[in-house]
Order: sequence, then C-alpha cells, then structure tokens
Amino acid sequence: MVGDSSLNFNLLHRICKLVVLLCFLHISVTVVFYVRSLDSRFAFVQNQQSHRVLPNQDRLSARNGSKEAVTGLQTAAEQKQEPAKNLEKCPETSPLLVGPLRVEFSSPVSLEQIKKDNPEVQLGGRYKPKDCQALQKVAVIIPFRKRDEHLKYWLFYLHPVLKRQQLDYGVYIINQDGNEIFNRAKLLNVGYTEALKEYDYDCFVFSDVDLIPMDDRNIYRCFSQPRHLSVSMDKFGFRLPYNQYFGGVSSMSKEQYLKINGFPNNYWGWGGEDDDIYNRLAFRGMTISRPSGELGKCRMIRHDRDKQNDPNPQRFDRIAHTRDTMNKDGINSLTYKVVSLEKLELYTKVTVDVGKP
Ligand code: UDH
Ligand code: NGS
Repeated sequence: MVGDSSLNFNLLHRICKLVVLLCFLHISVTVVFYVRSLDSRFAFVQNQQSHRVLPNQDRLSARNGSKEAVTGLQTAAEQKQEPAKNLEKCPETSPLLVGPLRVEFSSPVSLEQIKKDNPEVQLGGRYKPKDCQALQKVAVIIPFRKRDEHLKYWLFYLHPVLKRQQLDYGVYIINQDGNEIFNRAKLLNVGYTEALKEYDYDCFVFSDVDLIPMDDRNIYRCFSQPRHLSVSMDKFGFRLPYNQYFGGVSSMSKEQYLKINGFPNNYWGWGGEDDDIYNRLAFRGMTISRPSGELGKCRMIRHDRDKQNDPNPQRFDRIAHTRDTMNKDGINSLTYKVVSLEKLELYTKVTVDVGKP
C-alpha cells in the first residue's frame, strides 16, 4: 500500500513539473515572438525615415530653419514622385573625361543645336549627374555685355565639358545693363550674390565669355587654395604672361571668396581688377593653385576692343593700395539693382544696373 501511494505521488510530481515546464516554454515563445514583432516595426519606421531624401529646395529651407522641412511636410508633387535614390558620391576623378579637345571658332553654332545636344541641362542652365552625388555645387559666373556670339561658343563647348566633369552646376550670365563704362569685377560680385540666392553653391568659377578650355581634365571646381584655370592661353603662346596673372578663368570656394571680402567694385574699364584680386589673396596668406600648362591650355575667341571698356587710367594707383582698400571695398559694400532675371534654357541671365564711376 505504502509502496503504491509513493509511486502515485512521484508520478503526480513529475506530471506537475512537466506542466510547469510547458507553461514556461509557452510564455517564453510568446515573449520572443512579441519582441521580434516590435523590432521589425521599429526597423520599418527607421527605413521610411532614411529614404526620405529632401529635394534641393527643401534642403535649402532646412538649412534656413523652415518649418515645412523640419516637420517633414511633403508637397503634393513630392508625394507623387518615386522615392529619391540615396546616391553614392561621384568618384574623385570622373570616368567620363576624354582629355584634349578640338576647339575652333570657324563655323557658327546655334542655341537650338546646343539645346538638342544637351537635353539633360535644366532651365536656367542647371545640371547635376543622375547616377552619383556631385562632389561640389558650382556656380559658373560670366561677366557680360553684347557678346552673344562668344556666349554661344562658350555654351556649345562648356556644357558638355562640365557634364563630363560630373559637377552639380549652374551657369549665370551677369549682363551689365545700359552703356556706361564696363565693370568686370563688380559683375562677378553680383554673380556670387545672385547665385547664392538660388542654391547652396559651395564653389564659384569666374570665367570670361571668350575663353574655352582645350582639355576637360582642367576641372572647373574649387581646391584647397584659390585656383587659376586659364594658365596656358593661345594668345600668350600657351604660357602665363606673368607669375601673378589671375585673369580669365579662376575658381574660389565661398570661404576663400569671403576671406578676401570678394572683389573690388571700383575698377571701371579695362585692366587691373584681376591683379587687385591676386593682391587680396596674397594679403590673406593664400597661394594660387594651378593645373599644369598642358591641362590648362585654352583658346580665346579673337575680337576687337569693346566699346565703353577702355583701359582704366587709375588701375596702377588702385592696385598699389589693395591692402588699404580691400576691407572697405568688396562684397561688404556691394550695391546694385537687378533689372531682370531670366531663366533661359541654357543659362540664367541676370541683367543688372551696376551704376557708374
Ligand atoms: N565683357 C563683355 N562685354 C564687354 C566687355 C567685357 O562681355 O563689353 C566681358 C567678357 O566676358 C570678357 C570679359 O568681360 O571676356 C573680360 O573683358 P576684357 O576686355 O577685360 O578682356 P578680353 O580678353 O579683351 O575680352 C581684352 C582686350 C582686347 C583687345 C583686343 C585688341 N585686338
Ligand atoms: C595686365 C593687366 C591685367 C590683364 C593682363 C592681361 O597688364 O588686368 O594684363 O591682359 N593689368 C594691368 O593693366 C594693371 S590681356 O592681355 O588679356 O588683355 O588681365
């Protein structure tokens, strides 16, 4: 009898233990599944957030602390779009470059043809690579008045070059209104200011309208020091006319440009303003970076002297005083009036009243 009851007790004890174990196992499995379901919901939300890449305009507003960008409100147009790809950075050296280019000005070119050749260029002369994220956002600024034939050649040659260089760029023609004496450096200051109103550019290329690079490896971007790009011009026998020469085509980051208070506004007529800019850079302890003579080859479109751009008799005196004048004459003292702002197919044209001497 005693033996039977102890056997029953043992059996009951074992069954109880098994039931407790099964309960424990059931609870554990439920907890594990619950936690995993929480995890995947969290990951989904994270994914949604990381794929919401802000379009350019919103990126600008976000920088300016706009409410829409901060709260993540989307416009109807944006909602309709495919989610933007998270592009990888473009390579340091573009694989699209071809090297030396044939540049000649014997046959005329038409804006229609240039537009057909460059269908990816957006209104206002904007472009960015579609398969990678450009390393720099470059505003190309051109001082201008009555040089339409030169401008066509410039657009014809430069759009394909800038595209192959994989830049996120915009072309700004700063057209001096009226017939007063020309002021190249002031127009460049206007270009810097107006381009920044439109996009968060970090690099500025300042180019004469009649200069065309002969090698696409001469990259129209910014470097750790201000860059002189037109180092080897045909009209100077493919060499620098003098060591301090900084005319033609140059580039500067926003920081480099602001460090020298921009460019002088009071060089009316031809000459000296580029030497003043060189002086400013030197006085702020910067050096000039340059491509090799081979890569830096370029052609100038031959032309007669422009009307209302005679040599400035004051230029020698002015460049002798850059150190004293640069702090008060520059981007901090710039005044002008925009007469019109046109978004054309291949460039943005800003017509501006810069006043007179
Ligand atoms: N520019 C204009 N219109 C003008 C004057 C200048 O668009 O009426 C612009 C243009 O981008 C030009 C740049 O400003 O490339 C520089 O002008 P510049 O006169 O300083 O330099 P450029 O090399 O001519 O064009 C130098 C004098 C040429 C004398 C030729 C004699 N054969
Ligand atoms: C220098 C001018 C520069 C000019 C350079 C090249 O003499 O502004 O010639 O001119 N400096 C002065 O006159 C002080 S060019 O041959 O391209 O017309 O850029």
